[in-house]
Amino acid sequence: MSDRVELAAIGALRPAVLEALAAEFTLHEVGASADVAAALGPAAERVRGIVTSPMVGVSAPVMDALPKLEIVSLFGVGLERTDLTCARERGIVVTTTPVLYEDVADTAVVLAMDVSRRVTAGDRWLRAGSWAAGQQPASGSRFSGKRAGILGMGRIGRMLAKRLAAFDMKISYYDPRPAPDVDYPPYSTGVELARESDFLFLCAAGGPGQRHLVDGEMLAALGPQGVFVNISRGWLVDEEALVDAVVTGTIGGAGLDVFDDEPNVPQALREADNVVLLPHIASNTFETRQDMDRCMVDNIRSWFTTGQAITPVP
Ligand code: 8YV
Repeated sequence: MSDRVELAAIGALRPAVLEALAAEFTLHEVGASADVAAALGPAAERVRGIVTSPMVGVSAPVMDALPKLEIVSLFGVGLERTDLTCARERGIVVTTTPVLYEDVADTAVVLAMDVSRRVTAGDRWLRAGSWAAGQQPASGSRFSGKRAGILGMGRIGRMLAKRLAAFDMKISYYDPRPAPDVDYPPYSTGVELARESDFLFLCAAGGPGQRHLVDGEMLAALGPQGVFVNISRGWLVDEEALVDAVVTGTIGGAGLDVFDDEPNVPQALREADNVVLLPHIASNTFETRQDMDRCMVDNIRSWFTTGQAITPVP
């Protein structure tokens, strides 16, 4: 038997990552929904590293089924499906790819501007022949100078604020953790923030107990001219309440990159003209994907050559 380190790749990963790892390690590819231990068979006893995406994550039962597991390298930054408590108890290092924040912040701006200025709505309207038929397009609403509320003043929230400041926006935020290094005014609840915002951006990382952080009450507080943007996680939003809010005009519109049950997006959202929908691509630029590939592979390589990971979760 070869003395190469054995790894499990769980779920769909980019070919470049799989190729790079397979050149140096023995790689076992396992489907996202598979019983990992069963799929690995006897290799479960030997696997020392896992590579997977945050949307798949690594649960405690999977960690327990791999007695030699040392490192979990995630393709992204979301941690909600990886059991960090179990990892800490077992001394398993978890790494992420903290190289994507700029692109995610850019996408939040794109979505907000698209909804308010009716960019893709205008594109649809033109392609449908309405312009050629002599009709007038509906007016959008101004983006620059408006009030922006940021839910979650972490790394993405901060980068987003920097971008919105360039559009002369009045920025405020809500974050349960204090952000003393941030000059923007904090609100003590998300509902108060929403009430004082024209654009409400969900940038929270999302932890235990934060399911439906954005609910019908918060959307009602945002109001009929307000635009909601989510580049974080779908499960942080009460999606039924969101559908109701965009369909009934409780809010003005929404720009969404993430959904509760991806890739399934409620039909009512797909039909709504005041909504812009993206297939979870906020970090999906050519440059960032390359950086993510490299970061994920480098973490594994570094761990097994030097005993140190490069971007471990603290
Ligand atoms: C990625 C993400 O698109 O970092 C995350 O947690 O959700 C996204 O950046 C995703 O990880 C790709 O699978």
